[in-house]
Amino acid sequence: MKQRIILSLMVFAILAFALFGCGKGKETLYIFNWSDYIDPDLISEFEAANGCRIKYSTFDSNENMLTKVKSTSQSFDIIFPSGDHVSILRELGLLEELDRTQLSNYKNLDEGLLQKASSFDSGNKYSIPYAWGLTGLMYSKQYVPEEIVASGGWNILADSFFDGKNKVTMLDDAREVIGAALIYSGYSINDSSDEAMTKATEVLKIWDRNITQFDSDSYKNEVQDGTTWLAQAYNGDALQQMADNPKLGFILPKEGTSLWMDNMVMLKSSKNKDLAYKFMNFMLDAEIAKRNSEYTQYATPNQAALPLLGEDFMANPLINPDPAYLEKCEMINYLGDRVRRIDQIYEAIKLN
Ligand code: N2P
Repeated sequence: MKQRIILSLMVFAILAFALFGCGKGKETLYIFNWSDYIDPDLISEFEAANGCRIKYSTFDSNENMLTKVKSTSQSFDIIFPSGDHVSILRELGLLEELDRTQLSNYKNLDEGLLQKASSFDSGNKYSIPYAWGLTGLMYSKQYVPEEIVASGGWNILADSFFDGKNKVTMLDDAREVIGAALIYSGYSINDSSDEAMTKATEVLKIWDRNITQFDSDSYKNEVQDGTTWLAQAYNGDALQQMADNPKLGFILPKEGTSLWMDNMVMLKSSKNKDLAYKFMNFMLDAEIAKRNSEYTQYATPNQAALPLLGEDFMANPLINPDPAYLEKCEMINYLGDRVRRIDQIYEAIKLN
């Protein structure tokens, strides 16, 4: 009798564990995204609507994301790489091929942007465009004289006004940093020829006299509090800060810049694919995409969301620049092994 009671208790414990996991009683979705890149209300709304929990972690560069994804024992369900890193993850065999029948809102995406996205994910098989944007220069109007910014180009980074002041930062991103030097020097952002690399190195050595750190996250608060006066910055991140502080400015450099698209992908190792599809589909809803764009200040590839976005957002040239400016911008492409040369130059500059 005693044995039967013990056996029943064990069966009950095993069933309870299987049903409710570690006693938390809720399915958990693991998401890994860039910092400041989602409206937090959307996370709680999704949790409430689906009776689940989202464990949300953030990264501040594609490189850090990739290192974590490759090394961590904890598996993420959904991550948000930029285009070139979709290609890398795809080549590493880490991505789940998406089943569009589970994504009823996929039709909301802009056809033209999907075509662009197929340059890094042929046939759009593994990734869903999430947001796109441009990289520029954010500055403090309180400290940087207007005539310096008025020159309007990447070489503001070399201005002698900043000499010895320790007030300038660039992103912690090899492709963005070398890319800015390439564009400034008249080369393609994807040119890794010896000639282009030599020129980019020369330019970076000059900029580096003013650069105090390569950082993709803390600059946002530092330009606010005056620790940094000029920072290479992503447009939406800068606009989020500018919303609270009229003493901040942002320019898209006149020579052109990088235009990137970040994407939702599901890892093959995801243990919760059904819930992951629900989340992706939720983010593809037009009203949700509109709210998310208004919060993050990044442009959306969700065409159905565009008519819902206010005039202020749509007409903002720092979010949606005119076609003539976009002509001067380039997507950062996957370069395969050739990226090593870019990484080497970047690491050498950082150590300098
Ligand atoms: C969001 C950063 C945008 C990502 N904080 C740049 N690809």
